[in-house]
Amino acid sequence: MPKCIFCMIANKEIPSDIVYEDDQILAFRDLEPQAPVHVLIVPKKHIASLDNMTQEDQALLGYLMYKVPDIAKELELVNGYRLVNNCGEDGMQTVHHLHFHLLGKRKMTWPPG
Ligand code: DGP
Repeated sequence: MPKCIFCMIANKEIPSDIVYEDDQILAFRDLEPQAPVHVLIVPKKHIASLDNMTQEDQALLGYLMYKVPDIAKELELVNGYRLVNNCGEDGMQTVHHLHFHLLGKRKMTWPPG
């Protein structure tokens, strides 16, 4: 089975442009940015998607959410930002390691595509 690409990034087996890291989470710039600032925030623990989280992941994901405004502040997203999770096939999830897209420095549109 091929190794998870975001686990490899978290383990520093492949390079990435890291903007924030601690013992539980990692934030790094997306390879295909959809906004002037486009960062992926991931738990270091491998969780395939939101649908695959368990009760024991509650504190970890609560912590990840708690850190979002700090990361946004660090990236100077003073005018706001968008946080996106793509889950499953209809959600167009392509990497099966839970991640949140943090997008900013442009005005977003709605509805999303
Ligand atoms: P999603 O469609 O929500 O599963 O988004 C996956 C995102 O991951 C997509 O915007 C491109 C990004 N991505 C895929 N492979 C890599 C990689 O190796 N490095 C980085 N930095 N981003 C990646």
